[in-house]
Amino acid sequence: MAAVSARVSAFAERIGSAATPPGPFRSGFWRSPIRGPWLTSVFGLVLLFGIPVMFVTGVLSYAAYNPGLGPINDQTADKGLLGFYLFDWPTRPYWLYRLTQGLHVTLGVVLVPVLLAKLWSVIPKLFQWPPLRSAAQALERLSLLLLVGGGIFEFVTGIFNVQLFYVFPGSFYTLHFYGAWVFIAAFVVHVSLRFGRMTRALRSRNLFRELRTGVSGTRPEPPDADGLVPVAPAAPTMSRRGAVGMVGAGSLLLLVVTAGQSIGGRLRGTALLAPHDRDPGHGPNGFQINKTAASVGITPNLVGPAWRLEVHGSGRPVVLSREQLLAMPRHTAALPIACVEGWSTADQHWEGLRLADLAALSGLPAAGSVLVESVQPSGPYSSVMLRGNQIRDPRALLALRVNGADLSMDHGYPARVIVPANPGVNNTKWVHRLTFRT
Ligand SMILES: Nc1nc2c(c(=O)[nH]1)N[C@H]1C(S)=C(S)[C@@H](COP(=O)(O)O)O[C@H]1N2
Ligand SMILES: [Mo]
Repeated sequence: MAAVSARVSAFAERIGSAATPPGPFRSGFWRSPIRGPWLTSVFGLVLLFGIPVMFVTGVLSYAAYNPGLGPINDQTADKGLLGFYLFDWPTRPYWLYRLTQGLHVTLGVVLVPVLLAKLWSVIPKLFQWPPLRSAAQALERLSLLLLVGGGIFEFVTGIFNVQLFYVFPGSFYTLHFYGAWVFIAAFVVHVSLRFGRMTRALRSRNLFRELRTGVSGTRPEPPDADGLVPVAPAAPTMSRRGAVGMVGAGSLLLLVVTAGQSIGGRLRGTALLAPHDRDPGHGPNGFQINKTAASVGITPNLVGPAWRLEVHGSGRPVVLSREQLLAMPRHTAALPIACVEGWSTADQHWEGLRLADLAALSGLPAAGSVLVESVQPSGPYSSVMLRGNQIRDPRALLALRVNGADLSMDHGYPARVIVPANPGVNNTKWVHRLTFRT
């Protein structure tokens, strides 16, 4: 370590003795008089609370996919130790995924102005010269690279996904999942290195006095070791109150135009940023559709009179027409569709057969899992594995009807799965085969 350190220092000296490049590398370049440890720490404090909520709701969403049931559900088969925390996702409360994923996506959008403001507040550090002073500083800069890079990566991939802007090389889930672990590791390192500095900076100025100080009373903070405070401050054009207020107003505005998609019902109309249709139509089937039948290649003859449901289990498969299914004992459940993209419907009134009854019909009443397959020719969501606790929940249905009418083609006619607290993506539509396993 000492040898490495000596070599880094020698190298740093060589770079340092070369002239400092012009522009942002010069110490006089960054001149905002409000930049300094206090403002950075205010934004940092918000992220200190926000990022852990993002991380926890994110890893919960991953658990909700039932990745333990195999590659059909899991796009990150090589996760190794990163799956250490996985547990059986419950079916109650039935709105659990709606809450955790609504929180994940809404908070992610709302934190964007705070993240940008935090990055703006520390930007002089990006141009620090000489770039490497010691081995310790090199390590610190590497951790900041992972922190900033990881943070931007997670926010950008998340927002692209909820905006249905699929430009990812490979799967969004894989990128967002591994990215989250890199980001959170760098976040933990960063917080442990900077927590003391942050609390000291927050105590150095009184928030309420700051909120009463306008532009004319705005003075730079005293010089700091990190070099955030400008050496040659310009005259203020904005107070700290103005900066905090602008970021807060930006976040509030984003909240108002985003949250409606998770709350659903009438408030859907306020979700101006949601990429889906804000008016999903009227009548029993008038609620949000993710993929329409036409968009995934469901043709009328695939789901017409020739359609049959196959139920596989211990003995010979049972094959049933829709009329036969409708003649079996039907049950109802009021459940929402809650998508990983953050939107949810209000509770819809589903009617159909209990998965538990179909498991019994298959000869495996205590089935530990079921493979659900749709008639959809291909595509990532055409099949899914569900777990024993999901099969046994009395509200877990193979739905045939919704809100008093037959399912529409776009909502999965002739039959779809609906399970309490299940991520939308696992509520497979246009089902034609159920394979129960022990
Ligand atoms: N066969 C099939 N089932 C599917 C999908 C799909 O693309 N194909 N999309 C899933 C996703 S991502 C969601 S959020 C829900 C949406 O159901 P809805 O369109 O009825 O609201 O259906 C799920 N079931
Ligand atoms: Mo979804």
